[in-house]
Amino acid sequence: MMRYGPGVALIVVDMQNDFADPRGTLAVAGAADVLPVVNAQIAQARAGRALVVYSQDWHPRHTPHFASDGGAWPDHCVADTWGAELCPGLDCPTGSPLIRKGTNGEDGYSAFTMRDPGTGATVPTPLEMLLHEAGVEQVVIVGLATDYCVRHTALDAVRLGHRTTVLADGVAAVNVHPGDGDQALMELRAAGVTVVAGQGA
Ligand code: VGL
Ligand code: ZN
Repeated sequence: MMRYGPGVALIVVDMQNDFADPRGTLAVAGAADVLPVVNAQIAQARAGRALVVYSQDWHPRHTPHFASDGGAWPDHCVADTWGAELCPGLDCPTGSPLIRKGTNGEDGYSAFTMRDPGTGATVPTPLEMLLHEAGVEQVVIVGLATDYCVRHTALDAVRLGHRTTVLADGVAAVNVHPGDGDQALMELRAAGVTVVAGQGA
């Protein structure tokens, strides 16, 4: 069981319809199994008075992130569409902090940083400031997808000096190539992330 307290934050990565719902444009296999694990962590974190932050992929209709504009992905998580909404089964009380990545067309995967497609510069999201103001030094990461947004969020968390845990049962991978998710977890371990097997429960 994870020990949650005021110095800990649970980061719930991109639990949005386009990833979490089978009808989503970038549906992640295994997302349905992840949802109850994520909700259980949210309950534990709230009980321990830990901060719970939710990230959302939040793309404009046209972005170099989409295959339709020269990028890698089917159109997904377009701002203010069904696909970008947090999935309805996710426990997210009104007023919870949301980190929306790409509101000004930025690209990237991490909940901490984005890339300005015009200048190529890396720009921070509000997440690190939020954690800093809350006195958080340890983060627990769950959500979608292991090989993209979870991976980049966890790598940034370590780089920023946070003790960082990823719950293996609380994440699922896109697996563009078979094994990408497992590979990502190995990379995270090597980078200093604690990857907890099971549900941490
Ligand atoms: C993600 C692919 C494209 C993710 C976001 O949330 O992991 N993956 N955009
Ligand atoms: Zn995206």
